[in-house]
Amino acid sequence: MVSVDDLRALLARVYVHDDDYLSRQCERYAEAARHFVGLYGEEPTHFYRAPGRVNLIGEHTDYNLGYVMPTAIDRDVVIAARPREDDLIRGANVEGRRFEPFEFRISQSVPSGPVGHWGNYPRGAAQRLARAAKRPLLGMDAVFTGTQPYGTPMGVGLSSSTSLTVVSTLAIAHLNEVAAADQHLAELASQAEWYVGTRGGVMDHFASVLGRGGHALFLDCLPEGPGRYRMDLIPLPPGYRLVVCSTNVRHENTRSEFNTRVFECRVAAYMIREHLTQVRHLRDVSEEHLGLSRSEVDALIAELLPESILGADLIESGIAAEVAADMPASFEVDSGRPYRVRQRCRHVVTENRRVRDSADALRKGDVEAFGRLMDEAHSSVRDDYEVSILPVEAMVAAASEAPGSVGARLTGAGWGGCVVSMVAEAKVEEFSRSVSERYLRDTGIESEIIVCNSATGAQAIVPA
Ligand code: NG1
Repeated sequence: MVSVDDLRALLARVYVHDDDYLSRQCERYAEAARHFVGLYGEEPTHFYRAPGRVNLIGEHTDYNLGYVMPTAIDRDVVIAARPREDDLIRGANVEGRRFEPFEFRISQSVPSGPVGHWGNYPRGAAQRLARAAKRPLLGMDAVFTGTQPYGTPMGVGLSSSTSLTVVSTLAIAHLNEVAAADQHLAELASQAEWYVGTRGGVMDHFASVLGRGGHALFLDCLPEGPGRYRMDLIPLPPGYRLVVCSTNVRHENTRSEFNTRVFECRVAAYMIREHLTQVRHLRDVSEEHLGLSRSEVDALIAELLPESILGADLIESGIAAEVAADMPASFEVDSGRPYRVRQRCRHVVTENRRVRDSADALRKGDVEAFGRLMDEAHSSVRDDYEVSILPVEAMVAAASEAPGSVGARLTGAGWGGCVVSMVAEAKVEEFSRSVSERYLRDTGIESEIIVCNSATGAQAIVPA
C-alpha cells in the first residue's frame, strides 16, 4: 500500500488550500484504497481525479459551437485503480449501498447497463476509447468515490456525470497508454457521455480536463479548422468568490427538453443556411462571420426565422429528417408542437456576444460589467431559451439582491439546478445566510449554498 506520507506528498500538489483540507483529502483517498483491498484483495496502483465545473457564462452555446466560460471547481470524483490482464472492467463505489457495483468487458460496442445506472458513464468511456484506440484495450479494477463534501454534488448542475465520465476516460486511457493530449481527452469524454442519450457539447469536459485554479476557461467550442478549441485562461478577480446556490429542484423531463433545444437550434441554423450558405452552425450567425453590425445581425434573425414552426411542417418539408439525423435515437419530432426557432437563435447569438464581452471585462478586472452580463444572460435563458422554472427565478431574485452580489444567473442546462453568483469575499457569509433564508421563505424549499474554489483539471496520481 502506498504510504500515508507518499500519498500526502502527491496530493499536496493537487489540493493546495491548507493542511487540514489536505489531511481530509488524504483520508478520502486512503478510504478508497482500503475499500479496494477489501473488495479485490490487492492494492490499487493508481489514482485518478476529475473535477466538476460551474459555468460562469455561455449557456447552451457549446453544442452550437460557440463560446463558453466555465471554471473547474474543488469537488471531484476519484478512482483508485489497478490494471487487469484481461478486458474486464469492474467498478464499485465506496457508497456501495447507494451505487451498485458493475462489470463489463471493454469493446467497441459495450452493452448498456440499466437506464440511470451510474456505471453507464464508465461504459460510455470504455466504448469511446475502444473505438478511438483501434486495438484491444485492457480492463481495470476500480473503486470510485464522490462522497460529500469533497465529491462533485449530484444532480445540481455542477457536472457530476461529467466528472465521472472524465475520470473513467482518463483512467482507462492512462492504464492502456492511449496517448491522449488533454484536448483530445476532453473531446473523447464529451463523446463518451453521448452514450447515455444526450447530445451535449464539450464545455463540461473541457472545464473538467483543462481548468486551472484561480482561472476561468474561455473556450471557443469550434472543433475544426484553424483556431479549433481556442482557449484562454483568464484570472478570476481577487476579492470575489463564486457561490453556487442549489435550488434542490431538478425536473425529470430535462433530457428530452434539452434535446428539443438542440433540435430547435439545428433547425434555426438550417433555415438561415437556406439564405446564407456560409452559416453552418448558430455560431456563424455573428457580426464577424457575416460582416454585419450587431443590429443588422439582429434584424436578419427576425427576418429569416419564423417565431415558431409546427413539428408537422418540419416533417412535411423534410427539414426534420435532415436535422434530426444526428440526434439521439430517443428523440422524436412532435407534429403538434411549435418549435420556437427565432428566440432560441436570438439567445445563442446574444449569449456568444456576452461570453466574449465577459472575457474582456474579466481581463480588465471590470467585475461590475461582468456582473451586468451575468444578469443579462439570465434574462436571456429565461425569456428566449425558456429553461428557467419558478424556484430558479426565486433563487436568482434572492441571489441578485443579497449583500455582496455583483450578478447572478442560472448555470447549467436549466429546469432546476443551480444559480451562480459572483460575491465580494467579505460578504460571503452574509450573502449565504440571506439567500438561504429568503429562498426558504419564498419557496418552502431548503437550498444548498456551495462556496467554490476554482481548481485544477483532471489528473493521474501515480505513487512511485
Ligand atoms: P449540464 O448542466 O451539466 O446538464 C448541459 C450540457 C453542456 C451544456 C449545458 C448548457 C452535457 C453533458 N452537458 O450541462 O454541454 O450544453 O447543458 O449550457 O450534455
